[in-house]
Amino acid sequence: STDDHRESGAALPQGFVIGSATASYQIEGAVDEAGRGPSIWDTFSATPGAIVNGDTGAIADDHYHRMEDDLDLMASLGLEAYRFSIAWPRIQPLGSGEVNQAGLDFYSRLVDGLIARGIRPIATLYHWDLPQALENEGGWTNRETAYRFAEYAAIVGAALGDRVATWTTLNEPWCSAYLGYGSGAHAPGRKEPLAALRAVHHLNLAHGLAIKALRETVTLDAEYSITLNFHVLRGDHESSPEAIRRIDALANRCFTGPVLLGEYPADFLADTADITDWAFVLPGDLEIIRQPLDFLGVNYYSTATVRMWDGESPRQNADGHKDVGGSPWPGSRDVEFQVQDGPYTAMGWNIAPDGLEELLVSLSEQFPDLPLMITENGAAFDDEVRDGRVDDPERVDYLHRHFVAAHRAMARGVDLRGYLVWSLLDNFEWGYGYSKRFGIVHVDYETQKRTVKASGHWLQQLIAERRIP
Ligand code: GBH
Repeated sequence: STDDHRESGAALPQGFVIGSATASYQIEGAVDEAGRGPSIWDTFSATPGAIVNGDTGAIADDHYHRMEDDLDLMASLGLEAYRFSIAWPRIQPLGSGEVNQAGLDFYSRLVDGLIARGIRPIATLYHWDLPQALENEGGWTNRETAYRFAEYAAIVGAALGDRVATWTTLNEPWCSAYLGYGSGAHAPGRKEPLAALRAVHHLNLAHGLAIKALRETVTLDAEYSITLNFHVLRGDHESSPEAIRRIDALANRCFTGPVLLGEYPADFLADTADITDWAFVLPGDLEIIRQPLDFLGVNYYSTATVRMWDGESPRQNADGHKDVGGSPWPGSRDVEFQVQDGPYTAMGWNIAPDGLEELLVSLSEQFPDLPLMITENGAAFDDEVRDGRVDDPERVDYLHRHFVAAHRAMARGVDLRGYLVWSLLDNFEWGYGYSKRFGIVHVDYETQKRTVKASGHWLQQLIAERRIP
């Protein structure tokens, strides 16, 4: 059928960049080495009960020591681009001041290794590993953190900006703010609605300041972006339109508003008025936050279905939205997240490639001059090595359908510049530790042996043929 996002043979245009992505804390390990300072994820994962099985990122994929082999692996898959993140506490162990040259050297070698293999480096400045020293001063609830981030961005821009031409500031500030300071599911594990909203603004400010700092230090004619995780919202109840508006404001427009349009949406400010008067948004902040961008990074995994709660019937809440102790949605306790129809991934997230097509089309309608790049898309399944191979037909099917969705969006006029599969390697899946595998390459955590999964070979073929297998 043409409606279910399964069709083979669609060609992907030259210049459309196809690759994969990772993040520092999820793969590197070596947390105490070469001058790295502690991050909030080291602290959080040492907290009993915070992470499934008590896992931590202390060793992870040991990528810090296996970088050369991992580069060869990327080359063998034919990746055209590799999105990695830089660990702020490797560059500034205390989050400000003193620079740790060994940290810069590591990423410099990574970048050189990518370029030597013809792989385009795409650098993310912040994928959640805030230096613990800054959290001790309030973390993202503290305005100062945004200025420290600009200082860090300038250091990295000066060190790598002669070779890295594609930059993204923050990965998914929604997660940093709402999971870190609202629900407490992520580091630093705080559960305070006001803290989450302050974090939203200071992350936005950090983004704007960092773009300015990068433009001043990077010497290449580079492209700049932010990566957001969009909530694609559905609902068929009579109250769904109101619930969709509320969550769209809290999840999506509180970032796209200031970053792309230079203002917080009025409904977002009104919906949160009982938590804060937003006096911490200072004159001039919105001009700083709204910097010209060259593309928008889009992370997409799934959809959400919502309606308003009547306040009486048992409150439905899909997995991941349990708000015992804290909710990722300040001021929205009256919104219900409904359990969605399958099929599901191992995360329990519903598989909905039409949501990706819809999202890309909608973003290009809202922001017509802004190119898009899928900076993450992928899925966790229960993979096993058998006879030295990993067959993951569900992941192949997931990727196939989402590539078709992306292709269809392009056919509908969306200026989509690339597609980065999450993730290159199985890795530390945050609160789920090593229990969930997102890689197109399997990692044996006892031996650190890498085994390319069938999905990795599928991507390799897609890149080689430049058409969807
Ligand atoms: C990305 O986060 C991360 O960038 C990456 O590090 C991570 O490994 C990968 O995806 C897989 O998780 O949180 O209850 O609102 C994705 C985070 C997951 C956030 C789905 C929104 C919806 C359920 N997103 N989530 S809930």
